[in-house]
Amino acid sequence: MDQSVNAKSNLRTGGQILIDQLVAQGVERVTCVPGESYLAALDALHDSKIDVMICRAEGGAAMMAEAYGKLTGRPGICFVTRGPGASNACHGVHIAMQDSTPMILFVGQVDTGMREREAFQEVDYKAMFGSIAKWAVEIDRPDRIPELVARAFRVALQGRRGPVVIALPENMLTETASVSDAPRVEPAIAWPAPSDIERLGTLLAQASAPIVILGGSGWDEAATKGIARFAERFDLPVATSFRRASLFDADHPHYAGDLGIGPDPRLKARVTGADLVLLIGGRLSEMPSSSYTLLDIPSPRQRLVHVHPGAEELGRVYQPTLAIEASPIAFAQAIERLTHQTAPAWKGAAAKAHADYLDWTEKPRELPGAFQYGQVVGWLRERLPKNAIVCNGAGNYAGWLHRHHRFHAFAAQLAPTSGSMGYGVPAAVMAKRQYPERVVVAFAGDGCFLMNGQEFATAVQHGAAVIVVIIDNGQYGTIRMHQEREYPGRVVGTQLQNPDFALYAKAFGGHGERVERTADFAPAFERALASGKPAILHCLLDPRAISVSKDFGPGN
Ligand SMILES: Cc1ncc(C[n+]2csc(CCOP(=O)(O)OP(=O)(O)O)c2C)c(N)n1
Ligand SMILES: [Mg+2]
Repeated sequence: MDQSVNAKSNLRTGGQILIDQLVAQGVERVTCVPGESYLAALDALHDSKIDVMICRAEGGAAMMAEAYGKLTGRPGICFVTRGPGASNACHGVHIAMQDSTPMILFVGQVDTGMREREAFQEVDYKAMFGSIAKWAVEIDRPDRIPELVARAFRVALQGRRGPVVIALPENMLTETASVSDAPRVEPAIAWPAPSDIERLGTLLAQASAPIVILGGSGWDEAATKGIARFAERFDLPVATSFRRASLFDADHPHYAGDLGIGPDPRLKARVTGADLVLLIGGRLSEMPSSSYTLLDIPSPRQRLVHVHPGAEELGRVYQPTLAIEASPIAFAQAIERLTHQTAPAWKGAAAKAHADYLDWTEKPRELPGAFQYGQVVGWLRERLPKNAIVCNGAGNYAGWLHRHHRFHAFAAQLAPTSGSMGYGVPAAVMAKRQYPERVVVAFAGDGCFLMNGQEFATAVQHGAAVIVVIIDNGQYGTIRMHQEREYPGRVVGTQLQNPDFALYAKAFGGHGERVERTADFAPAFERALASGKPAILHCLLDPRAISVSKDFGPGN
């Protein structure tokens, strides 16, 4: 160890070194559920300016950190304890992986002197997170913290973004070392070569029915605007991928809609009938590809131009005509110089696609029962400010939101492409902490809500006035729907007896209301907003209204 005077004055515990690295990386906020395994790191947070969001379960804490990554583009940071804490946090790490979100999960670990004995709560985190994190590592010496934490930020941010897990042995955090801090990591950005852009220009010139699809991560607002200008210059229709609707303003006359679950058949036909698909940032995985039916594997019939920051994703499933290893941000800048000479062959296609989109999303269908959920989403569509952040987890209730809500602002949609229940509430809590001036609404099913409903307490404790809209149909409706299709009339494992969620909100110190009829929603929403408190609107949906497109009943 360096014995110089300077080095001695720089002597810090592992915990202090670790938190100093986070400060150096610009971390402003972490989420956690405490554990005795990382007390020294917690103690170092005591003296830092980093905001510590204390959560009620590690699943929620990890999802909040993941949402931070989606909102800011920098890794969300979460601290959890060993064994049980780490297993709870898996949920958030998996979301970050499937959503390509930068995130770092710090996990307390047993003393290195006890390793391999299956000591109290001991787990091998490299093995546990091996296939759901982008990288997992254990730091066994405090003097290696700057090196490995800086690398973790790079891994989380470079190429295809994703989650990193770092295990912190307890003794390592209390040992001291003298070591310099690492500088803030600015990720290397993959740029398209000028020849890539030229070739794209040639392919566009040869096309007669092109379509653009936006997805993935690593965007910023400027990049979404750059793509909009590109679409205007070439009169291109632009679709968004599953749960990436906020990458393109729904009001834009070129917006063709989103390729989610049960997309508009006209949009599907646009993709299958296209002769050129320009996929930017996304992977066109199972959900946005309608179970891999839109493009043939391995060789799509359409010419495919795939733009992705991760080289390993190019040609992983679909062999593209042109693979461009580039971040969406760099690509959006590089195509500024691509202009066209003549009117494109597909002139008017974007306007037609947008008209179809408006038609598909405009009018909700009539549902059984007194609560017209579609109309409520339609009302919110007009009422919410354009920069409102709308979150959800998984369940058929999300179908109405995806179909009838319109997203306008960058990162206004926080939703897991992994279809993970329980995401909406923690994501909303983080969003409201980051953007206290924006309206933040979380939608949840009666099943979804109680997967992380405990984080409503976190919202109250941290003054995050989110509005949670619970759509209560008394069942795990999505699974009941599949059950009725595969095993009609044999209902098992899908029925729920629910608490009074309005009372739940009040018990936690929030605002709560029960909404049974459509007309009661708007005033309840206004009161929730005016209360300035975290709020729950407990809405009762007729269980026969099983999905946005159909009811239970004869012929369905
Ligand atoms: C963590 C997790 N567990 C289980 C599932 C499987 N699953 C998907 S949707 C669903 C039911 C959702 O129920 P609810 O939130 O009430 O919404 P609904 O479908 O009734 O609108 C289940 C159990 C999942 N996607 N995620
Ligand atoms: Mg339900």
